[in-house]
Amino acid sequence: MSHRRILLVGAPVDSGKRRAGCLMGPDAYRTARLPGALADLGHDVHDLGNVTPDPVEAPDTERLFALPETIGWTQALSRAAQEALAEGAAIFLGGDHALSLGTVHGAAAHAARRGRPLFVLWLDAHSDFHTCDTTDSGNLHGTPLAYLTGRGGFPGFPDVPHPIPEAQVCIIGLRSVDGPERAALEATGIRRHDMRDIDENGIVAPLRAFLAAVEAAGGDLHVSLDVDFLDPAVAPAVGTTVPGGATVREAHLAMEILHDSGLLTSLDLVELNPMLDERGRTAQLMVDLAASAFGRRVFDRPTPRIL
Ligand code: 4U7
Ligand code: MN
Ligand code: MN
Ligand code: MN
Repeated sequence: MSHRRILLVGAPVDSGKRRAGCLMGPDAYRTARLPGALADLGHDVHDLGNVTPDPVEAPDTERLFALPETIGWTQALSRAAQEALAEGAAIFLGGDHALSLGTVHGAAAHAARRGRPLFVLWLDAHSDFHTCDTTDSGNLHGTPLAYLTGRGGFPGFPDVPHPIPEAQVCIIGLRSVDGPERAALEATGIRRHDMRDIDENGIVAPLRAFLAAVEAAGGDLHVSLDVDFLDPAVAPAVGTTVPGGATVREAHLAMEILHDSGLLTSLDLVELNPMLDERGRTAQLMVDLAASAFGRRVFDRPTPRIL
């Protein structure tokens, strides 16, 4: 097993939607022993603590929830991601999915500096492809993929000097896409696999095809794992539950294959809302998935602790 230097970055972002609670995510992951689980695999783990948002003087709008705060997080997390990635592999402990506006922005800058293309795997029930103009809910956690691919429509946010080319983005797990997102997505070359596709063909084929493209291009790989990728029966601690999600084994298998590829450079764990959890089971599942992504094998999985 190859041992890596892993930087943990707390991103207690709670500004991406109206229901509060994701700010407790980083401490839930620490309590569920994410640092220990990675260290047990032989990695050199450094917890950098929590990031705080930059103070931002943007106008507060009625339509968009907490716009200035989300812009402040985007600025701060882009810098934090670049600093962490200069040291090793990075895991961002969310926080809601608005945090990816910053983490992937920073990962793209890091990859560009190294002259490598950045690929992004989005594991989510939703496509998160709204702009500030198309979002109906006004919740900015539904926008990061549009921002990061350079769609525009994000006034006040940092410029996107390194937009992720559509062919370098893959979404798996889709089962809730709003009309304007669907219309915009259909005009792109973004790879997308809805749950019907996964039911019929499995998760391995589309994942391996994407990883082959990353490998062929010599790319870096950022994975953004939204709790609602999983079925709410196994991962209840999320505000935006959509029935019919990935199973525990589908999610682990994806992580195991990601590990075996050796391509993973950064990982977001997003949307965990500990207020909605049942005895920490969702936090624990996300920690176990992160461990699989960094080399834990199912055969070696430790006896579960009683929470
Ligand atoms: B998540 C939604 F309308 N599309 O825009 C919206 F269905 O990060 C949900 O994937 C967005 O959890 C979900 O508010 C954002 C809604
Ligand atoms: Mn060290
Ligand atoms: Mn999401
Ligand atoms: Mn989602």
